[in-house]
Amino acid sequence: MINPSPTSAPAPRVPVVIIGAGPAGLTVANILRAASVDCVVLETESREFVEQRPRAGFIEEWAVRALRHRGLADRLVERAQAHSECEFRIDGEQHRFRYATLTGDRHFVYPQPLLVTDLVREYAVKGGEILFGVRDVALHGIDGDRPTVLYTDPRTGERRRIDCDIVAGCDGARGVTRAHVAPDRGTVARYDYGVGWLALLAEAPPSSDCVVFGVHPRGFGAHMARSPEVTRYYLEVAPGEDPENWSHDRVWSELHARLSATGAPALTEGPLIEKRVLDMHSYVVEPMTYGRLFLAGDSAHLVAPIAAKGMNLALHDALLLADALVAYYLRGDADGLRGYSAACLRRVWEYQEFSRWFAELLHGPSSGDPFRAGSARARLRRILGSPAAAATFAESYIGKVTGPMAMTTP
Ligand code: RFL
Repeated sequence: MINPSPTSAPAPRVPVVIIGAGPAGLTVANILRAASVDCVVLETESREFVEQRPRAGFIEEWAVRALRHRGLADRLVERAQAHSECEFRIDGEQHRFRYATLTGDRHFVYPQPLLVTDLVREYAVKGGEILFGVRDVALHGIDGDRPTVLYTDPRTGERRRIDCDIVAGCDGARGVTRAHVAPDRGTVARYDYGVGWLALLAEAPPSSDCVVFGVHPRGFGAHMARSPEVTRYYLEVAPGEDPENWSHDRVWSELHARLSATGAPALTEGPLIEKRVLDMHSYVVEPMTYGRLFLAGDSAHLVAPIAAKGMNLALHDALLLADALVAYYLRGDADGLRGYSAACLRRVWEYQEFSRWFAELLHGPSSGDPFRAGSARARLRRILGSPAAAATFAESYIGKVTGPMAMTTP
């Protein structure tokens, strides 16, 4: 569909250009292709890179249902493990929290690279076009009715141009599309948690059948399954800390200390195949649209991975955007596009608020501030002791949406 034409020749015209082949961009692309709405995806990295980049692992059941409904979750449902409980460890004791019993919904453990691989394959099967390895993507005219997207073709090094109606900005936290909305055409709300998390991937089988949150005065620690061979761990550290300060032995001794509890099996150690420090911060761009540009996923909002929400939100945006675009192209109905930003932002803020609330429970006891520590412990006791508090926590933890927000569940 995209002619290898120099910028001087007539530019190809495609209804929708999608920038970024992450979960958000690929979901939009697949749904458009299935509805015969033409689109093209531009991605800076190679196919191999995006199919291997390790990140998320926990997908909420509403998102799995929505993907399945669109024929995008067959392999996920076949291969993912479902989790219905999590566990808190504090003062050497284990406390199981059975959220699926309270909500009816579970998490599906499916590493993000597998989901991306499935979505790339499915899109290719439908004849969809992705250009990997493009450089210097630039948008023009998004406030008019004929936007153009420029990029450098990796095969020839030449500058190319595509004319389109709509640009979907799905290029993540480090992309270029967000700059067209923020800061002068909208607001960017930011929050810095003031802590770092050492994010680790260990070549070791999970040591528990569920997510484990270690709430400890030395700092928070967590265990999350990824696959039968690989487990993700987190350790709270100082922001900006150099991961090289954390040797194999130091990591494992700290994980043992922060995740220990009477009766809990010892952690199975293994080589650390990823070790990086995340400075825990979040942002939200409002509105998520400007002219013909629609942001989706991390390009519009970053949620620190405290409650494993980022990819789930990216999928929520993508499903809403794709459905709105299909309604626009097939039925001439622009209501979905007009209401897109507001519909996304309701869930975005719900998840941001929950992540911040949960973060205080996890970080308070190690803050060095006795008031925060005491409050955090009270928060945890309430979840574990009060059925009403447990139900509220469970709904937010699994992303079960009730009330007016339920209307935005795709
Ligand atoms: P992505 O996945 O970053 O994809 C954006 C794509 O755009 C490309 N790109 C460009 N392409 C063209 N032109 C440009 N100028 C471009 N600039 C960038 C990038 O190469 C990339 O391919 O964004 P998307 O689709 O919005 O998806 C968001 C999720 O990736 C993210 O929210 C999650 O990974 C967050 N997250 C988690 N979310 C969950 O829901 N559950 C989890 O369990 C979970 N665990 C995590 C996480 C994030 C983590 N890190 C690394 C911050 C665990 C970790 C450690």
